[in-house]
Amino acid sequence: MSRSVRVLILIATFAAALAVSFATILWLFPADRAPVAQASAVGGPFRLVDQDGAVVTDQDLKGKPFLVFFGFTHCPDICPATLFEVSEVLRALGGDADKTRALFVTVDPERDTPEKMKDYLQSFDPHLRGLTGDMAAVEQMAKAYRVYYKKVPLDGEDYTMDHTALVYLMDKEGRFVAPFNVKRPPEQAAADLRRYL
Ligand SMILES: [Cu+2]
Repeated sequence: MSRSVRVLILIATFAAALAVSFATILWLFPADRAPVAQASAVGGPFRLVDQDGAVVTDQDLKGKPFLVFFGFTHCPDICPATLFEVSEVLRALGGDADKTRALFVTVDPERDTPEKMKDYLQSFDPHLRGLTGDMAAVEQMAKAYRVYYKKVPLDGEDYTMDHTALVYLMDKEGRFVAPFNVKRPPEQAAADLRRYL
């Protein structure tokens, strides 16, 4: 064998070994697969209406990161407290608040009409959008976001709702990032959110 052929074989062997180890690394540590799998677990298509009666779908949300929280306007404590905290984050964002979205999705569409949502949201940051719809449409979105909710009868005709009380952070593409901690100084939460603008 000539020297140049031996060199070529060596190079080919090295390249093959490199390809195998690279393939092994990709197989062991799929750079994209894990986050994508996680992303697909929370979020997905929906079609609801906001407090002004305008249709909102998942497609309309593309391009801006958003916070999303599920609850109901008759909620005595957790929802108003959380919406207050989210409002504080939006305030701390200043002008950047326009580059994000914040959604409050009702799990009680029977009582939470667009008019009721609009009235309720007067107490919070104007960037907040309230989403409602028919039972099936709300159920579809809650399911996509892995949100649990259940009607709990109270005395008489009254009822309350049990529900998941996590704020989710979704990125510009509508992919799930993580639960968003609003139990911290608003400036700190705002700085965290800014990273996804
Ligand atoms: Cu609540």
